[in-house]
Amino acid sequence: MVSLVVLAVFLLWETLSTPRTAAFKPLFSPGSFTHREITHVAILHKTAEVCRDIATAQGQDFTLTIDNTLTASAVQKACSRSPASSSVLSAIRFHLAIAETYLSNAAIDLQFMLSAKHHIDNEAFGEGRDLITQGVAAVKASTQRGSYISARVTLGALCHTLQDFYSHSNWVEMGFAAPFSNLIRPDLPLNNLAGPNTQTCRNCIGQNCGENILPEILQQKKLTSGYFSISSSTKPAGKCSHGGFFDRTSSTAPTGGINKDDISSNHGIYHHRAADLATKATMELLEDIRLATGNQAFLRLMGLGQTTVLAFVIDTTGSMSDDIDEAKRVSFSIIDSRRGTSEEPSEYILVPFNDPDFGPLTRTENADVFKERIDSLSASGGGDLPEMCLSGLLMALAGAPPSSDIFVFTDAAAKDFDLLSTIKAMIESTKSRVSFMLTSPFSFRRKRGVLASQRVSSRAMSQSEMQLYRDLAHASGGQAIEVTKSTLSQATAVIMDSSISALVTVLQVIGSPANAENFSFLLDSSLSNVTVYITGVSPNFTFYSPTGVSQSGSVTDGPLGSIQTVGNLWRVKLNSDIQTGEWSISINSTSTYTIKVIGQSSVDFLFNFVEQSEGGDFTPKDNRPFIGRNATLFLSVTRGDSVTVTDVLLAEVSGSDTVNGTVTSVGGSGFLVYLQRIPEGAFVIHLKGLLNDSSSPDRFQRQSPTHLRGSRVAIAAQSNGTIDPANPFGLSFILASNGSGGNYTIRARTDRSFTVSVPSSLNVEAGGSTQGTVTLTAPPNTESGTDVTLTIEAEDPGSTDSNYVTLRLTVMAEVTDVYRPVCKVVSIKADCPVGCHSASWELTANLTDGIGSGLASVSINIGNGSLSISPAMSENGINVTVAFYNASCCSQEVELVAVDGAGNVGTCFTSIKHLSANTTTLMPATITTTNRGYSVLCSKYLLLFILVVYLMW
Ligand SMILES: *[C@@H]1O[C@H](CO)[C@@H](O)[C@H](O)[C@H]1NC(C)=O
Ligand SMILES: *[C@@H]1O[C@H](CO)[C@@H](O)[C@H](O)[C@H]1NC(C)=O
Ligand SMILES: *[C@@H]1O[C@H](CO)[C@@H](O)[C@H](O)[C@H]1NC(C)=O
Ligand SMILES: *[C@@H]1O[C@H](CO)[C@@H](O)[C@H](O)[C@H]1NC(C)=O
Ligand SMILES: *[C@@H]1O[C@H](CO)[C@@H](O)[C@H](O)[C@H]1NC(C)=O
Ligand SMILES: [Ca+2]
Repeated sequence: MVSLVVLAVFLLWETLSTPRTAAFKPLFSPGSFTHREITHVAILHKTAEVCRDIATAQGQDFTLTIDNTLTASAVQKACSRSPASSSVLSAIRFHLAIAETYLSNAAIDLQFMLSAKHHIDNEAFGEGRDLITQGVAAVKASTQRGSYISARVTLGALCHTLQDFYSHSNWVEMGFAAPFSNLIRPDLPLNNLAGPNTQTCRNCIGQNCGENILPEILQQKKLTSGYFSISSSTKPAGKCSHGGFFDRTSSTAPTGGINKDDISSNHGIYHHRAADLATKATMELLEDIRLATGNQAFLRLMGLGQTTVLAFVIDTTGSMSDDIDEAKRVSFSIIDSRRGTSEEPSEYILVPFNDPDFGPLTRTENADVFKERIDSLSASGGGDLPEMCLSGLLMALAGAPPSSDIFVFTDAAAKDFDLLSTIKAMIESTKSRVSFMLTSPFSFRRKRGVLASQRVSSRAMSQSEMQLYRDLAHASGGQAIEVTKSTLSQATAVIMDSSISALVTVLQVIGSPANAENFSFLLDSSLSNVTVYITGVSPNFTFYSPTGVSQSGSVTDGPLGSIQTVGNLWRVKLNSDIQTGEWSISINSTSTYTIKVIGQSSVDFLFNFVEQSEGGDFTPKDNRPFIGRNATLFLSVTRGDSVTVTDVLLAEVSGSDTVNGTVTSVGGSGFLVYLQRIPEGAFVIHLKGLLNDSSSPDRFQRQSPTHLRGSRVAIAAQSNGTIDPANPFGLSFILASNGSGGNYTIRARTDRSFTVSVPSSLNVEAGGSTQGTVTLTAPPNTESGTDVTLTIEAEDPGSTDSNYVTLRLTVMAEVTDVYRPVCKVVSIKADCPVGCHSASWELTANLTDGIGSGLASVSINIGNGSLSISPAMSENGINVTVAFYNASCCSQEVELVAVDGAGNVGTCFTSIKHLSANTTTLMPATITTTNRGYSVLCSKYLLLFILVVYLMW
């Protein structure tokens, strides 16, 4: 094991070029299906089905044809419940959710390259299945708690293993046309595995390479998978190999391999069937998750129904009562004015802080819960002046969906500035924007019971304390708004502006003082509600439209827009009939200023640095790339089908270095951008292109608001995603230097203040690498499904350079209940005449989870009748819930879904279609009741289990 880890270190960092041949190709492979495509298709397919079922149940039309040519945009549009808002789609979060899932899937090849169970290599069926079923339980628990990011990370990872089964085992060669459902069923046995001494393959000679599995193995339907090793050519006698250039076991008898990773693999002729089954298996898994969590939570997991997030981090010390009142006012106004509209925020985040406390994090989709929480905040105490601002902000950054806008209200300096580097890492990894509403004491206020008068309050922040907030705001693409307490209410319009959906950034710059400059930007026809913000001390500026119309910053209402001024902020709302084309702004200021141009548009982009292997494929890289080296960006552009990307540039924020990337389309909305080098300083990404949906192509530009940076140190960690609260959780990470090496300072933190221990420093030689371990301990009472974000940082000896790795983990106690609830139909009363409208039928069923975790929910999956449930005690002392279902005779089918505390799903389906018109009460035996093939088995196993328990007693 140790040698494997060391080997993995070696592979990861000494030769970043090792090809990963141990799976379907992760992201791109011409002519073959990749994990990305399999996951993408399965998610789109299942999501479209869920939206269709919801529409049908509500009696609405659903016109989208569900097949393998679905696009994310089409599904998002069809699932959008208010077609009126389809001009401004919130497609970005759907794209993001799908990308998070498949990037986490692809990362398994990098993180667990040599782990047999993650790829179902080496006949590791039991261990592989455990990974899958434990992962499914964690996805359900996370989803139920609203921890969608962790849920997607786990989902992507387990999908990799599930999908690899079809490429690496002989399931396809045995002729099965359906997925192997037992892989997602911890209660069912894995029968018919080829034993450790069973020979499974023969030498692959010439033409016979596709038929090297022994015929008796295929006839007896014995399950096997290929052995894989890059370091040793030994394998158990007679066993099949994975195959391929890097699998050294495939050169010893029996030679050859059986993988179906792509069309040129040993069993490449089966590649398409394997990919098809992997897709179906992924859909079956998604269906199980959907039934366990319900349709709405499932759609949220897929990023649908997510529009904007309202996220507040609020200082609650004594002097903050005006600010808290304003935060309440603006959030209530947003909630009340947008309720029921497409602009209603889909999620609310609230974190209070003072000193020494911060938190708890409130994360809710229920506006009333948020209102209640924010209403209960009151200003009190405060102790010494600086507050735990960054601790509160870290919680919000980790708890909010990526690309959120987070607003921090405070009037004091941050005490916990040692968190600065962690905050910056979280900003880069989440791409969320942080804006500070900093109120200065330019008005009367109380502190420690003393009246502090104008400009003499002890809470006045020094310039350097302010600068910390400004730097964070700028690095994230947010703003530091400095106003007085009495004018705060005029500045919160910024919060209203940024809480509308589909907000995109056109341009964002930081300018140096006393340096008159001109900035130009393109406005395209897809943009609406364009707003320009300028911050600074009395900046002089003038706008110029494409036709040369101009408006000076001192003109409140002019030909181009209206300008509002408060504190250090100028807010320019351009008129709604904006001209498309090249605009410019000339500006001169005596101090540093910022310019930010935003608008609503359906055209936006997501990006991720990816690492290329020699084999040509890519896996995601979620931290800073190496300075000066080449790099590849993977870009996903919403409405990618009607957009041409012409330029992708990395532009230094302070310096003048610009790197022009080479763009290649990889189909759908995906683009690969090759960059010759990563700049020295912080940089942003500019995207330019053409919108092709109007008669004359329209030029557009977008910018990443987040400041990114490169580094000369790399850090990578492996994580299996779940932490058992009963045990310390050890996690190894690898540190590699591309610079001069030395003694690197190491820090590790979680957003939930879990106990973390890590070596305080690690020594790395120039160009070398080393390994460290972080130990994380969750408080023993942490609930299953709790998400925790761990950030590990490494800083070079001169404190000039650092890198980080951010891991999303889920706390998950060991799952002891693996049995599905059982549903038994007790009676049906159906007296349905030919004209069905006037009559109804009813069904009574007994539902029980036996001695398991107990029923958590009972719902209707198919059928539009009404359901009532009541608890009853059965004879043998096991809790039974009685479900009573009543439906119109026109709705002839029902499927009830019972979910237990561990997320196991039991269903029962009943149809009265075949019953004659005059049938009345029936006994269950004469009714078509299927449990999708499971309940009969389930109850049999349950009985067996009870029997065993009884005998053991
Ligand atoms: C955005 O623009 C549309 C039309 O241009 C307008 O109807 C809508 O009210 C605007 N929304 C906001 C929040 O300003
Ligand atoms: C910019 O402002 C500075 C300071 O007020 C002034 O000296 C300079 O001439 C201005 N530049 C332009 C181009 O207006
Ligand atoms: C801005 O313009 C005003 C007059 O319009 C002038 O007095 C001031 O010096 C200018 N400031 C800068 C920084 O150019
Ligand atoms: C990227 O840089 C590496 C050396 O750092 C080089 O081997 C490789 O060929 C470069 N990739 C491309 C596409 O130029
Ligand atoms: C970037 O490169 C492309 C193609 O080489 C070129 O057309 C484009 O003008 C370049 N953009 C910039 C800003 O240099
Ligand atoms: Ca159970």
